[in-house]
Amino acid sequence: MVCEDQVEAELPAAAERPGAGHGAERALRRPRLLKPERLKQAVAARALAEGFSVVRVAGVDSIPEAPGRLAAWLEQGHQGEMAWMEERTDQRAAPRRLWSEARSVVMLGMSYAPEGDPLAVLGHPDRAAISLYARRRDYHDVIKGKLKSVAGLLAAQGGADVKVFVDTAPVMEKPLAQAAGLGWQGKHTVLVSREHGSWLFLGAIYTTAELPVDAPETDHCGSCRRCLDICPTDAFPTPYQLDSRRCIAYLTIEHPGHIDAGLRPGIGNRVFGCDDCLAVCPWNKFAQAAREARLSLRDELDALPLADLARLDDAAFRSLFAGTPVKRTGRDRFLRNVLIAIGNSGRADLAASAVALLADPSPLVRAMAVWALIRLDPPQALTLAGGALAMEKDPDVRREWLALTPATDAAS
Ligand code: B12
Ligand code: SF4
Ligand code: SF4
Repeated sequence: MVCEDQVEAELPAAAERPGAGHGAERALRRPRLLKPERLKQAVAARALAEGFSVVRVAGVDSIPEAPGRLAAWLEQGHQGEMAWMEERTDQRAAPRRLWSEARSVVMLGMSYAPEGDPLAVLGHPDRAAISLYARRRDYHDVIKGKLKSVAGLLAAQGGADVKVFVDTAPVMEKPLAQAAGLGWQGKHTVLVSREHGSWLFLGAIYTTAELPVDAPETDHCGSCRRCLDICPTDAFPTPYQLDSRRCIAYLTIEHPGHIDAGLRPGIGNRVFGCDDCLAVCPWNKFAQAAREARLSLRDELDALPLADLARLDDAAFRSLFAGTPVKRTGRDRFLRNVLIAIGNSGRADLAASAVALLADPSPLVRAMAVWALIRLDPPQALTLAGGALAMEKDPDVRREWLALTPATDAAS
């Protein structure tokens, strides 16, 4: 999902393109470059062959409302601690500011629509809900290679320069995708497609080629507000705007520190990301189960027991989530999330998992172990509090204990 500095922009070397080099003979043998309409068809054919579900073209000046909307979002602090969203905002909101030679933006979507109900795991509070996009090989890696293949064709057959982006700084993929007609930004702010519902990974190719542009898509949300009403943490201050600071995807993936106590109950058993607002969208009923993205799905990461995840040390965490987006959060942040899920489980038998982590080296983990234990077994927490407080130096962890027993602290 968010991965600003991970995927670099790509400029195929000019020497790889037909027509590069010198000499009359080479010039005679040079393949003819395709005209814009044919080039666009060739790009679309290559994109579909690579497994993309949809590909369309937007102009470089197609999102004139984006700078103002991005600025307003940032002014309200909706980015939380994603400080990188505050950088290079002029380039983010306007393709031409990022690359002045760019003339067209090719927007691509790859479906990852599920076969079953992605919210079924929410009915099993002793199991971990990992969002659909993350239970697979990191889509940045999957899509980047495919984007390069499409961009390579554009360079070779169009004589154009290209840059590829998937989630990279600084591009506003959703408004660009809407401008290209892939779908529209629904009230949950994610792009919705009439054919693929909410389940599209997006990627972009900026190019110096002047390709024929497609018509933008219009809003088909109507009076529906299912995505707004389902949100467990009330993260939409108004339709079409998301306050990341309340969104479980942000809290469990991007937020580096402790999660506010008031937001923890709403997280339920979602330990990495959240699919609720996407899954309830009625447009999903038109989505065919994903073809290409299915290949990278790792079914064994579905509904893992929380008790097993609570036992992960750093090496085991890395090994279990190798190649997936989950690995990027690191073990401590992930265990923080797992302990919140344990605290929300209502399962007294999971209290032992919390107790086992009360002395973890990470204060992030210790704090949530305390919180989970207090939720599941207050008498046991009371028994352990005095001794723990006598040893504990970290102010945040102490605060969690004190929520149970201020009197004990005074005595310690
Ligand atoms: C930052 C970020 C996040 C943040 C903030 C999300 C957000 N809504 O901005 C957090 C961490 C919360 C997040 C979560 C998720 N993300 Co994310 N994220 C991004 C990232 C890097 C930038 C998005 C951005 O520019 N946000 C800034 C704000 C200003 O943009 P915005 O939401 O588009 O704001 C618009 C609206 O407010 C609208 N607006 C404002 N006022 C008004 C008024 C009216 C009347 C209207 C109509 C519109 C309107 O205009 C604004 C500009 O378009 C993109 C990748 C990229 N480079 O684009 C991925 C991306 C958006 N994420 C993605 C995904 C999959 C997710 C999750 C589903 C992951 C998960 N399962 O947990 C969740 C979805 C949560 C949600 N409901 O949005 C995909 C979405 C694919 C799609 N089909 O749209 C993207 C595109 C990555 C990708 N390459 O595929 N993400
Ligand atoms: S991803 Fe979850 S928490 Fe975030 S806005 Fe959607 S429903 Fe709310
Ligand atoms: S759930 Fe309804 S309001 Fe939300 S994006 Fe889908 S159609 Fe629009």
